[in-house]
Amino acid sequence: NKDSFSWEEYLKETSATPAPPACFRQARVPPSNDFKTGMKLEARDPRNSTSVCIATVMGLTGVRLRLRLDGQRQLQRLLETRGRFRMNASSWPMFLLRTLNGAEMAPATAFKKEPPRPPQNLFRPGMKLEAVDKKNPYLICPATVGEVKGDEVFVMFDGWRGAFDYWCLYESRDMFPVGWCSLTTHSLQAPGNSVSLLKPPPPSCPPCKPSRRSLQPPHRLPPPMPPLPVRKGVRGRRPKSETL
Ligand code: MLZ
Repeated sequence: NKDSFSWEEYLKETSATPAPPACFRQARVPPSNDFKTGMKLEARDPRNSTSVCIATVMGLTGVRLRLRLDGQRQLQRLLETRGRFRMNASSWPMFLLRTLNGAEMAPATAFKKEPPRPPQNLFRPGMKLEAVDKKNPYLICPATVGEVKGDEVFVMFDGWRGAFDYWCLYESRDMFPVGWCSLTTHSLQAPGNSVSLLKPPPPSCPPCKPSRRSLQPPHRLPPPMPPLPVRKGVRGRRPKSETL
């Protein structure tokens, strides 16, 4: 029941506490989103962080943007139709002209300064947060810190049996304090369906420390893959990960 997810009740139900705002590399007061759809800007290609592309703002959600990388697409098509070495610099001015002709440029004031990174990793296992689902980057979902190792944090998505979990640096900009989505009017996905595992432990259980483990399935990382016999023509396949 997507629309009725309430952190307040959920935190009570799971007897969990939110990660304090000081853990996050996020502004305490979220900035305004001054972009508009159709605006052009330069953006790093997330699949190839050394390349910067011309991009178009396709949509706004909270303080996030949905971008289309114009350059990338055009370039790819050119590469496919003309072959790798035919792409020379002389084709760029026309491309730029066409892409940018009549377009509105995002003003410099729309680009906000990044908040400073917290001086150290303050996350602790069991803390709750909101995090970007990297397999579905338009989604922000309730999550729990599963483990902390040096500068890294293991983000576990509540109710999804590990299928979307990942490690990231504590200073990642994809993690937000509880309440961020409601503050920025971004939608927040409700936890997944493995709710039977979200029950608090029975009151009679032995030395009842509050569960550090987010009441999630016991595994934190997918089990290591067994080594595959190397044989010609037969390629080992990983079981498909659970995407629902
Ligand atoms: N496969 C699902 C999305 C699951 C998102 C899980 N986030 C932790 C869907 O397409 O609806």
